[in-house]
Amino acid sequence: MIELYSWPTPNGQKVHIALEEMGLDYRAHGVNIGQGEQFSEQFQRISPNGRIPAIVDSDGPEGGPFALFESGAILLYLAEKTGQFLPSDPVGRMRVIEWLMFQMGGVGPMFGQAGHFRNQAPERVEYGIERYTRETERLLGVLDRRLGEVDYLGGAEYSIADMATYPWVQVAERLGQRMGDFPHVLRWTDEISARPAVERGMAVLKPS
Ligand SMILES: N[C@@H](CCC(=O)N[C@@H](CS)C(=O)NCC(=O)O)C(=O)O
Repeated sequence: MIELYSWPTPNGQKVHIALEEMGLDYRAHGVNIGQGEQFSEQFQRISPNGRIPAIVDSDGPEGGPFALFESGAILLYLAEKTGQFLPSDPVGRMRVIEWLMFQMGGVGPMFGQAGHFRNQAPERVEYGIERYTRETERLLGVLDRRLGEVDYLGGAEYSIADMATYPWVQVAERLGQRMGDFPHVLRWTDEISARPAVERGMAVLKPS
């Protein structure tokens, strides 16, 4: 059984999607980041950075409980545990890891900053809004070019790189982006949205 500590935000949703896609047994525990629950000592024992998501797998690599934080590490762990959504051939595997790292180091942080400056900053800072809105647009352009060449981010097959990136792309319109400018990304999001496991994953911990 996997204990999931999370919240329905893009970094949480990528793991929710993976758990659903991989058919793993899990129990979801809400960590309400709007109410500061991520700062509790109990949560920070498994997630020392005080951010969701985190998991505890009761059947870890050494047979006992195994705690893990950082969504990219969790996706790699779950893919390796189940042998799914991460190719075993060296080139295919590195392509997936490459685009997963692009999400973790680029899309997530930059889209996140765009959201902060547009929707959360206590005062309007034009420089921040412009810088991160432009960066969000640039990164969507990188995704669009990639998805114009291949079906999925890692190549021919749907993988954890797609699961990681999809929930962030879903918030791009709220970050001032016109998705019609990115037709290949739209083709890809339409296809991923139609997956039942994705629909279930996106709904985890959302109020019904
Ligand atoms: N690199 C981390 C980022 C996690 C992250 O930023 N999570 C956000 C929610 S999407 C969070 O917990 N925010 C709480 C806070 O900023 O205090 C990961 O991918 O797991």
